[in-house]
Amino acid sequence: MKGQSSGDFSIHAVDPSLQTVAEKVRQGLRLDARDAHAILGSRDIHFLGALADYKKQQLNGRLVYFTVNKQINYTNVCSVHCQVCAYAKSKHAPDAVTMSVEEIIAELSRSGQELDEVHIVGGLNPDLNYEYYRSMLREIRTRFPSITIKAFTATEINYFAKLYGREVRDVLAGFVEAGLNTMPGGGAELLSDTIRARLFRGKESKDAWITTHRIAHSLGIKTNATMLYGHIETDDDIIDHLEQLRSLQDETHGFLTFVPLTFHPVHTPLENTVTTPSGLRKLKMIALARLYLDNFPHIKAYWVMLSEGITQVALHFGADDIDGTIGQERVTHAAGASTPAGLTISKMISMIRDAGYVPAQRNGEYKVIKIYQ
Ligand code: V47
Repeated sequence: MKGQSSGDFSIHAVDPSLQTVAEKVRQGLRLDARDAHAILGSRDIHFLGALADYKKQQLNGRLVYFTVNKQINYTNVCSVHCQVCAYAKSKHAPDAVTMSVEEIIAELSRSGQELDEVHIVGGLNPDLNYEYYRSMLREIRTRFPSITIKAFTATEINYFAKLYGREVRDVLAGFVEAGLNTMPGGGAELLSDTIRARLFRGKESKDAWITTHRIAHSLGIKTNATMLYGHIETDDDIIDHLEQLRSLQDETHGFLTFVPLTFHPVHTPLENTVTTPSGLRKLKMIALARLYLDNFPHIKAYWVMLSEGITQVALHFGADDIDGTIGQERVTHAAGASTPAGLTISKMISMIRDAGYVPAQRNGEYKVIKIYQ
């Protein structure tokens, strides 16, 4: 059940370059780099919103998804020092934290409500062994049998493979056996080796990120993909990033959601050199994602990074998912996010309803748990 779709859209483009894009969207044709430039360069924001909303409703009707989840950041100890990160600590830092498996279970048990999903992501900590991760997954699976375990970015998986001298496939297969369901989309940053060399030295190459997702998909693990924008990237870098994701999705159909992440510079080495993207730029990024990634089922407006207000508007620019209640978000809040650390279920529902859509509570694999008509 997808709610009712709005059919065709009736407004017309003021910007002639968007007219070509609109014709392609109407005919179900694929957009190319030129169309993507037209979208990013356009000021015809109402038309762009209507176009992306039309595409979103073709795919998902009037439903907008959310989940009751918790983010677990099991360690902030990280052996790489990305220029965008305010969360990572060296292992001797006084505020270095690593959670034991018991602490993770206690944190999940404290929720006071049944969780649909746990989202697990952490730093690259050289002192944790493979069994730590496997027992984390096993314990969560045993204690919360129906929860979706969305855990470990491709960056973490690559690091584990190197650290433990195992193949990526082998690391992932061991995790699935212990209870892993899906993987989050983090670590993609910008799929450009030039940008990775400048801002993300020590992280896997763009090809390694892509290959890890290809392997995950071949093992039946559905994954998400992110893109961190608002630092040193150009529009060409953004379009190239989307192109690489679209082409892997053509091959595997293993991606569930694309999540554009807005860079927050506070307390990072880039604090004084970048300007945060404007509200309109954030909306264009959502619209571009919905229109360009025609083979991705879902586009997520991540309220933590967008703010609650922009998230609601993003639902009219192609987004059909707002992530979840989260509990306590740490990565973006270390970098100056002013959004709450988490939201209640009733707040998620009212954000979606207030924007004119139908809230659908989902698990981490998009199985609908409840529709709030
Ligand atoms: O990979 C790090 C980003 C990501 C900053 O898959 C920053 O459903 C902004 O991937 N400002 C982790 N972003 C979070 C992530 C994610 C979030 C929500 C949903 C999903 C999903 C995935 O956060 C990292 C990095 O790209 N990040 N520092 C910062 N200062």
